[in-house]
Amino acid sequence: MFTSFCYMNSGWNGTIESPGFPYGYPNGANCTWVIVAEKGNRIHIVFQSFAVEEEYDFLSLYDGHPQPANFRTRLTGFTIPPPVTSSDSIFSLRLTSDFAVSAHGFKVAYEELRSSSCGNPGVPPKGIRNGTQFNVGDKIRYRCVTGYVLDGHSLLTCVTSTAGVSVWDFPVPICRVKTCGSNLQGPSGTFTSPNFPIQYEKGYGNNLNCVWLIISEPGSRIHLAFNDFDLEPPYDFLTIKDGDHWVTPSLWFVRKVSSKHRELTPSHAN
Ligand SMILES: [Ca+2]
Repeated sequence: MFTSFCYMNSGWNGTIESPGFPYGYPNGANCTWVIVAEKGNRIHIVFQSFAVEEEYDFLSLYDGHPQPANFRTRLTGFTIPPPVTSSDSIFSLRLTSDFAVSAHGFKVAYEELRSSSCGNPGVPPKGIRNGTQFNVGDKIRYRCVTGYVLDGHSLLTCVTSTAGVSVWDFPVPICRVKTCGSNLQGPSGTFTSPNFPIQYEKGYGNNLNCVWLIISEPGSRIHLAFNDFDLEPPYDFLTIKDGDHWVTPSLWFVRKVSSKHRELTPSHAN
């Protein structure tokens, strides 16, 4: 199933490592691995480790034999790439390095996918996956660890495409740091901390960083009135700034407002 011009391995599934992994690949490397599956099957690879000198050393992926027409992407740097599935029964990887500076290199697990399998789509950073079956009809569900929010579809189903290939119906979602706040416009309005009047950390986790930007008509000023205010002193605080640039000096640092209905009016126009 598998041939390499740098390092030989064999089997229907297994791992490929760059030469010298994890102690560094040689300079001037030009290594090609060609994985050949049984006809009708595809090849699925999952990166377990990835570190090559950014912008100087590269791992090129080919959906087929290592020819220009099959070139798909060139990987470099220190971020573990997402899993990749070939569209046919051959998949190739080529490592090229320049004359200086090495890194750990890479390690990938490869497996032959039967036509009825969508393959393991992996788990995004800060993500959690429920479901371990990846065949047509199987469903998997994603969520994120506390403090992160899912961007994309949480439920993926392995389906058969119109071309007769088993694929996930949506791409794997990613997990973003949970943020809050908004841009506010109009003559007047209200806004609250997340979850208000319930505690803002409930459901949102700690380490919140919320920004509300209030924009008024040119020449107008903005009047703020607090109807309620309760933060954990001295760890949580609200900073109010005058102007739309986050770098402008603070007008006030409100650590605790003891009385309700406290009013603040900036001295400058919007
Ligand atoms: Ca290099």
